Amino acid sequence: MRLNEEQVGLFRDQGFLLMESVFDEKEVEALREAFRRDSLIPGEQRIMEERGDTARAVYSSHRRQPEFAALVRSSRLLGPAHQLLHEDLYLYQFKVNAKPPFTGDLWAWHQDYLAWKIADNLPAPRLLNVGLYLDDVTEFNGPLIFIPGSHRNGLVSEGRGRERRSEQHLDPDDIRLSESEMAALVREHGMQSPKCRAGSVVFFDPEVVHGSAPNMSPFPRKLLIATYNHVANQPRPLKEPRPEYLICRDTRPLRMADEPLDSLAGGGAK
Ligand code: HL5
Ligand code: SIN
Ligand code: MN
Repeated sequence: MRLNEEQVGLFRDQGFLLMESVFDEKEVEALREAFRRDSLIPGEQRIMEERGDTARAVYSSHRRQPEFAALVRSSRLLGPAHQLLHEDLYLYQFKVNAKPPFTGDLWAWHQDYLAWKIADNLPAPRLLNVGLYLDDVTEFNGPLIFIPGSHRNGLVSEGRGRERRSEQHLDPDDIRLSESEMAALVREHGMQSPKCRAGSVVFFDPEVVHGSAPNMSPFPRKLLIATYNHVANQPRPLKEPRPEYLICRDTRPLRMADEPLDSLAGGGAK
């Protein structure tokens, strides 16, 4: 899969690019099944919603489920990533933000690179997020919202709030933009929120401002995010590095490989 010049231009300009229906129904169902399996496994990698007995986010599923291990090498993710960022990329982080029906809480307005600069001392924003929607996304189930073009001036501010919403990951709440910062950005750039079928993919810049509202609908909104990093941009933790479920240790460049996602059937890696 290759992006055309217009798509690359749009990504550079907006800081995100939506590609609809990249994965078909059968593939998405296989990924949803892999996530159902993975979200039953207790451990630090699973972050629960404060309300209800549901997962808010699950990290590093690619280490436990063969479908996700295959997915991160897929040419449909890595091909465009090579074009938009660099040929030599490794997987920095893998997560699924589950946003369950009724109880799925908001993700505060933030820029990802600030989190990784603070928590991992990552030298530069030479990363790319690839979001894969595992459910249909509508105005009802808490869609991801972007401030288009907000990546172009780098980090808006560098602070971190005093609260720690989570001991597991760095929740965007801890680095959320202030109301006045957001008001100014939205005045200048507006807001955009892709609505699309499950199986669609959104590429987004580590500095584009984004967030999402709570899910008060009866529909789930699972969003898988694979973050690729340039191999020359490795974190330089000042203290203990964060656990491997958050920050991948294998920094060898990934080679593309296309395995059928819907015939792995949960394989052996449980
Ligand atoms: N939760 C992530 C981490 O690395 C950071 C956030 O959306 C990415 C800001 O702990
Ligand atoms: C979301 O899942 O809506 C937020 C994505 C993120 O910032 O991780
Ligand atoms: Mn984010």
